[in-house]
Amino acid sequence: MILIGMFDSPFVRRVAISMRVLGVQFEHHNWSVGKDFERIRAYNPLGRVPTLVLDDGESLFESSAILDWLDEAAGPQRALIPPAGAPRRRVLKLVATAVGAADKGVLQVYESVFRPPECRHAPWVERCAAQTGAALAELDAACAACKGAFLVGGRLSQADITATCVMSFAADALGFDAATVPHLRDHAARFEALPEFQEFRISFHRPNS
Ligand SMILES: N[C@@H](CCC(=O)N[C@@H](CS)C(=O)NCC(=O)O)C(=O)O
Repeated sequence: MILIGMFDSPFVRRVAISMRVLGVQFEHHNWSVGKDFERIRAYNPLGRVPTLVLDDGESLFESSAILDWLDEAAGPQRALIPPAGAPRRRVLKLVATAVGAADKGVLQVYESVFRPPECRHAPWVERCAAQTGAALAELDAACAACKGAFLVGGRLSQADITATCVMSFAADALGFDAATVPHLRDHAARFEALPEFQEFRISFHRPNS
């Protein structure tokens, strides 16, 4: 199995960490959505990452679809999203909040990476930054409520993995001030210390920094 995409992406990273946690072996192609666009498009018509190429050659893309496949293969006892009921809804809502923050964060990064300076539109970037900030504040409140434990159900779930990846991405790639979300910052720091998270942590160069 081959995971395509760089670990500066919170979407690629949450897939890689989940695969480690679930004990799924994979090769990694450290391809960039910029310079390796055509190579990625050979596996994914959108040219986006993460893309997971299965052993039979089928490729999966969209991180939530990849994670759904991994959970199905792991079975309901080990799945990182609970199979039913209130815990499932809670995990999905926290994951949606974190993924939404990342989506809006990526748009802010692309404004400087893909657009020439004269085409950048500050009100749009400010709107995205406000959306990222509001979503991270919501996650901060959830982390405050769980008081140093896992976010949902007393065990590691996709909510902890995705919230951690997105907190680190926001701090590293956007320069988001983690001190404004201290509960989320501390929650993420606990998980980032684990070997499954450390393995896929890279030092990050922020554009224009
Ligand atoms: N909703 C997608 C988002 C993935 C995403 O935004 N990936 C970025 C890298 S962080 C990408 O492929 N960017 C290139 C592009 O969108 O053209 C997912 O969850 O997989």
